[in-house]
Amino acid sequence: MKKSALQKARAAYQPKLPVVLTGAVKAVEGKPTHSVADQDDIKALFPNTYGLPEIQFEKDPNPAKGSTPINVGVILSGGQAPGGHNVISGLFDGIKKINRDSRLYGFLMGPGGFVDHKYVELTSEIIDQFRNTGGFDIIGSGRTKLETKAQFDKGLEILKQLDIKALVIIGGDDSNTNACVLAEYYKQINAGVQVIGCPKTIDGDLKNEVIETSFGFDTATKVYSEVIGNIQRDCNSAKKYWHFIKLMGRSASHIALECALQCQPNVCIISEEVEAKKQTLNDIVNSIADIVAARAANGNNYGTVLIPEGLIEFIPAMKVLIAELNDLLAANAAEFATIEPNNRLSWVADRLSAENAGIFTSLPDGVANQLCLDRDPHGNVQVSLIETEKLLGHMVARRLDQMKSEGRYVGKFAAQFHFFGYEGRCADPSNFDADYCYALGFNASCLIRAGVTGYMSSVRNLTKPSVQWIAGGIPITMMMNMERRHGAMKPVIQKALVTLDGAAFTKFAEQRDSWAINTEFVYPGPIQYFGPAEVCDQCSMTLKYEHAA
Ligand code: FBP
Repeated sequence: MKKSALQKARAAYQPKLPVVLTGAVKAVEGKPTHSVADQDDIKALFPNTYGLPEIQFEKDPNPAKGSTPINVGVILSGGQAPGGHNVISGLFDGIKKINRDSRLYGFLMGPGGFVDHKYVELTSEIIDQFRNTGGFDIIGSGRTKLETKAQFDKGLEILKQLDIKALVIIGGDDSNTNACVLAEYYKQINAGVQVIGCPKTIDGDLKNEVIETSFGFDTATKVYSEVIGNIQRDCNSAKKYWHFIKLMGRSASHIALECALQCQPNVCIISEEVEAKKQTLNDIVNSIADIVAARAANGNNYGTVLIPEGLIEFIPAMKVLIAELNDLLAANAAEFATIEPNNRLSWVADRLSAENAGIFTSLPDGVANQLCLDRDPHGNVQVSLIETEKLLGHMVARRLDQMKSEGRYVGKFAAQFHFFGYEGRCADPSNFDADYCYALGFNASCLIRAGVTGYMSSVRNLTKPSVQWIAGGIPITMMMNMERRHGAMKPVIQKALVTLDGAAFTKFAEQRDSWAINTEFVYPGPIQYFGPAEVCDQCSMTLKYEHAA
């Protein structure tokens, strides 16, 4: 692999472990735990892994001498997030510290590789190629869901064959839910395999009182903020465009909120607020148009609007429209396929309820078509493909025309559209993510050594320098509740959405009116890996506000 100059220099970076993990540790048990909700149901479903205590590692003044080697398997699950390679290198170094003959096996292309017995032994030669790099290409990732007994049994065959005693699953809320189900099953059948989870996702929605953030969020939001800042500077130089910028994050708006805190755009929409206030698409469009008009009145025909990827599903009326479209098109798929493309929109509009037809016909044709055509194998609209940024931009333009004809807007409106997502998921991890991920992986090896299963690797106190971080483990059942999935109630880790009374949103809400009218752009610049700590080692603003001492 040909390496860039930065890659070569970065390979030498030694992540800063929490001081507690730098020597022998002992696991100190806290009080027994219970799930965040639905305790009776979760307890009944996880009789072997429910109610376990939280664990915190402390220095062990009298460590036991010598440990036997341990073989460990690792899986990367779901979307890429910067730092995954450091979780694996931390885990590798941790199990080698337990015994230099320990071995690490990586299952290829996600949980699918575990079920299909596709793996590679991760040697120091391989690991050293990937230290401090972005991406998941060391073993690849995939979205196969590990949820059936047949998959668990098939996976166990390869674990037995390779004498693997512990499996580390690096994933988001669903993957860690499945890790917990797997841990419970292996415990129940006495398989002799521990299962440990690690909190990953750029979306930042796997967090709670005990998991302060998921890894990758820090780096991804820094990458997006750099580019948003650059666009804002361009925008402030030419003073002629409104930029509509959609940001990744399937459901929660944490990414958009963090980028807003870093860049101070003129507008940032937060899906959770839209839902709480039961806003319609027109409400959102009108509020943006009002800001455009107010800025135009001051001679400023430019600005930036941040839009979270998942917005459309949080607009109550759109949710209802999408549900009716799903049913209509599923029930009439054969007939719909015979309709001339030019007549499809009117065919659909004629068959929708009056209210939904009104919303449907108000949408730009491109978006209305996306709502009708781009469906997944289950017949559902693929909302991530909907170009919400264009939808809003076009609707704002239409609204401004109307305001102009009423004499309420004097100005010029020209829009540019952007979507930032994939470019942030595989960046080389920031110092924060490099340290956090290495610590999560190393800490997972300590949990393995402590003999526990059904735990998530937890590293806390993250607003402090990394040497002061607290390391331990959290029973995954503690984060669970029951939710309806595919028509049935299932135990799942509760997804963390943006809370409107939370410190990060409050900080944003206090300032946004001023950002809207005045031009108070901030230009964060690119991630810095070398230099003073205040430039290189800052954690996200969300983390800072949420965990301010
Ligand atoms: P994870 O939840 O698996 O970490 O993935 C998050 C994410 O990056 C979302 O932000 C985005 O909507 C989705 O993955 C895109 O998925 P894909 O990579 O399959 O296109």
